[in-house]
Amino acid sequence: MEKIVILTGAGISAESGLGTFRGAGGLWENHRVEDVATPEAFARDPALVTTFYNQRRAGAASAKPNAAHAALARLQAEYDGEVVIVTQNVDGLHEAAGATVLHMHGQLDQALCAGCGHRWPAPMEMAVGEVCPACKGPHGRPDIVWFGEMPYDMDEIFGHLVSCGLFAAIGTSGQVYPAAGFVQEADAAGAHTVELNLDPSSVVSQFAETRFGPATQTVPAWVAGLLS
Ligand code: BJW
Repeated sequence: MEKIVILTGAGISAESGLGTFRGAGGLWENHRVEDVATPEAFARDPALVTTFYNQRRAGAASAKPNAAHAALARLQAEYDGEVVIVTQNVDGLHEAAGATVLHMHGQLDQALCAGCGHRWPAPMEMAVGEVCPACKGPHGRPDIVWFGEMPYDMDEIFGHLVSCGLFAAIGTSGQVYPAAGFVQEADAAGAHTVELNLDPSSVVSQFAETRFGPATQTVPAWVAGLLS
């Protein structure tokens, strides 16, 4: 059976009550992106950034996976072939639904030492200058991939993209690279490509197939079709 690669974005967690980044009511309507999502911003105002992620961590901890997360976990369990789920999301809702995923933009529940690179489970309330348990330096930061930083697992992800038969992007606006370029990579390798989204993404014209609607409706229906 052909390998399936699925990229998810903030839209898949929207119906679990977690905010998306762009558009009306987006996470960054109250925070300028350059104030919170770059290493320079963290160096300039660590208290602002630490508080922002402490609030996000608390919100994510009380959120529950929805029918779209559950459908992807079902696909991974029941499909007679490999299903690779790559998420840009920093919440843990895919895992809470029972799936195994690659977190290319990091995880809210992890801390990263900016000094030695050690990663460890983040406390619910991270402090400014959180002490690293490995090197004992006060260099702890949220384990989040900010603009200008290299996303995680890129070699593994590109390896999957060039060897898959089906690529799907779910609930992502296609405005942030390298994730927005995955469709081009999979298409060039000969995969069928499908976008499932509420609104068309910036790269919608590169997909062979589109399905529009809320993820809790489109994703279970799409998965049911693949498993039938
Ligand atoms: C629903 C729904 C429902 C709503 N059902 N759907 C110029 C050109 C090209 C690239 C660059 C450039 N200048 C700089 C760059 C690189 C830069 C970049 O892309 N910048 C752009 C702004 C242009 N990228 C980077 O710096 C990245 N690193 C990098 O490139 O390293 C070098 C490299 C080179 C080569 C290979 C590999 C690497 C790092 C990017 C890090 C992004 N980090 C963030 C912040 C994380 C922190 C945090 O969580 O606070 O990650 S940015 C933010 O955007 C977050 C998200 O993961 C990411 C994507 O957002 P997403 O998920 O698409 O959400 P939204 O809100 O944009 O869209 C929501 C979607 O859901 C919409 O489509 C809705 O329709 C839909 N929706 N409700 C279904 N119910």
